[in-house]
Amino acid sequence: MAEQAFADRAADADAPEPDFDWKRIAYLVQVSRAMDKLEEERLVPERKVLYQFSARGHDMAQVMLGSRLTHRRDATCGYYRSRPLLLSLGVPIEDALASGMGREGGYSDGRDIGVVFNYPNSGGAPALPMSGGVGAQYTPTAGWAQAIRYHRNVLGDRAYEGAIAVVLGGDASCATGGFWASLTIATTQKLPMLFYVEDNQYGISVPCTYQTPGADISKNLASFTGLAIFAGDGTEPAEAARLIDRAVAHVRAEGGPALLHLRVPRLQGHSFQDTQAYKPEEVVREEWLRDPLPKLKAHLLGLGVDEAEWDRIEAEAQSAVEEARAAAEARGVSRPENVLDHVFYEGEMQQLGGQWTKGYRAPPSHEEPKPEGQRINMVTAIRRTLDQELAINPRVLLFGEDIGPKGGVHAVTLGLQEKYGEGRVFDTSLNEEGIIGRAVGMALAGLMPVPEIQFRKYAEPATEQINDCGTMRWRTANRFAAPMVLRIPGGFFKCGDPWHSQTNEVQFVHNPGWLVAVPSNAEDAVGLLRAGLRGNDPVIFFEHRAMLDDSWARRPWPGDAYVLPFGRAKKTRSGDDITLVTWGAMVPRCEEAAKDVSADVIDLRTLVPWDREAVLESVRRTRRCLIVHEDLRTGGFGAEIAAVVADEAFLDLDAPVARVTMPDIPSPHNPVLLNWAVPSVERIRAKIDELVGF
Ligand SMILES: Cc1ncc(C[n+]2csc(CCOP(=O)(O)OP(=O)(O)O)c2C)c(N)n1
Repeated sequence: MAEQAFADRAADADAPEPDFDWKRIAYLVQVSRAMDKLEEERLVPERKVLYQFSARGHDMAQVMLGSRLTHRRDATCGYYRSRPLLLSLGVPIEDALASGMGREGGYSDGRDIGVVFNYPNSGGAPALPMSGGVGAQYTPTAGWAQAIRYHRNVLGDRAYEGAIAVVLGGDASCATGGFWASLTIATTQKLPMLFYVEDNQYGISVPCTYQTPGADISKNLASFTGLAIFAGDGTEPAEAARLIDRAVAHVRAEGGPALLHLRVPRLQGHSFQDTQAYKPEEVVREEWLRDPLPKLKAHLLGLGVDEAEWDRIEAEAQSAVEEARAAAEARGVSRPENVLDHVFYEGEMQQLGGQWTKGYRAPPSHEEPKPEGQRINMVTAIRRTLDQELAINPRVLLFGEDIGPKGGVHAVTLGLQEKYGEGRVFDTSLNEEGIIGRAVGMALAGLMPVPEIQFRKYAEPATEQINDCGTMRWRTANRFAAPMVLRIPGGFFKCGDPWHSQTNEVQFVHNPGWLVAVPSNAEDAVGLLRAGLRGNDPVIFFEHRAMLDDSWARRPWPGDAYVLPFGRAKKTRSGDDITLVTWGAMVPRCEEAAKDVSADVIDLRTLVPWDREAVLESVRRTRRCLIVHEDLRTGGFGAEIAAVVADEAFLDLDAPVARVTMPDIPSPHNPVLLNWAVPSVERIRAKIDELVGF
């Protein structure tokens, strides 16, 4: 297929040249060059720019590609070398320079590394928030591509007809998990996604032979079913024009993915600090011979532009950059206290991402349960809530491994695909980075994705996407957000093991931007899940395996409009001698252990935010605090609670703040070993007695 593409290229040489606005391309390439030069010669030496990545060599093809993203529902996601593309989408030069300098305003108000971009672009294709992680751009772009199809086919929005998602990556990024995850998604789902690989044959200093055998990704992907390949030279204007034009047209017309693989030279070091000492001199010389700028000039002269006009374009670009520099330098630095803003939605709407930006208004709700009917188990309660929100909100969609016809390995989604169809409830490829990254792209496109991770431990391949999703609102200074509800079953069940039974909820607490729900029973599960599905922030919804069908956790249905706000603990027993703080599967054990003691038992229900006031109020009265959790002891969330109690209620305490937890070991398989390790009623009771008798 790669050969095929090259053969096509030869045949294409006689085809009429596609229509590009060459003067605009020349102007933007000159702008990009002037910005690179300005940074290298002035702003970096003056320490006004701390990270600098030259786009020289990559610039022309990027600008050309950007000029083809003309559909209002297109989106793109690039990486740190993608500034020329952003310029062609309309990013103001001043913003681009000011962001590099970390000044106020711009992409991130000085929060995000200046070389990665985000651009909501109310007038055209947005640039989705880029990540500093190589390869992290791929799966969110696949999510946008799948959202295009969802908008068109499920929501019936014809405005998405012909839209595409375009991802940019270097040759080394082709070795990342994100690349392969998204390639699988885009080809198996036949999504309108264009992969643009800018192949400069190096990943910092590592030659491309380490990234893909034979250093030719399009050749290696030649037999990948469902992928059209367009490969060639990204420095020859006419050839690049044909390939870009055909690749974009193919994805728009076919609605299926394509790889655009262009060879470009990296004319500077990887970043300003990089001297390229590892590159043989002749390679550097040969690269400069392939500089697209003189070729672009020759191309324009061939089209009738004269030298004077070329010089005028160059001068115009330089003065625009100089003017933008002065304006950017005149900007201040945002106030340090403001850096605390926008971790979560605070009432000021983001520009792009999430159903709220698309006009969604949550239906009326009540915060007190209105119990009706027999008690139901947690599985039924979660399923019924999902069912109900699927029914009333067409933007809600569910996906994950085995959640379709099988109904999930925990049976939570049983029957939902049958009821709502494969468009809204569907199985995915086995790739957690793909599941969460795709959810990010879908959320950015205004949907409310509800991805399922099959077991807690298997969220780990998605760690990067989870972290990037959580930080998105903050690092884009509230320009973008990707609200979703990420359902994750975990914890022990009949037995344990290191993969299916861990809780490790504290890891999510360390990802800023995520709300974390840890319900212990059916009623709370309904209220918190509904709050998440109607909310405007990403939510980790932890479903404890042992509680899904536990009889203690069964509760009557709390009402079709019951919403439980996050951060409200519940006192499940009241007393005066000790406070037990717990959550999830440990709540019934604490209740049992405290049954003939005068104790407050506090079920936190959510860890982000957690109800400090409820805990402190109780501890100040009972003067004793015991924290019980299933997660490991060292660095568990109990350590945080203990520290806060010690900080804020020290003088009220009559006994040390104590914890009963799992020891710092993986979960053991044999039930005898497991039951010894997980906090038991007896262990909790013994600790209560010790503290009360202190
Ligand atoms: C996940 C991850 N690993 C490592 C890095 C450090 N790093 C930054 S750029 C880079 C090389 C990427 O090269 P390539 O994708 O070919 O793009 P190019 O810089 O050549 O345009 C590396 C290793 C990173 N940012 N992210």
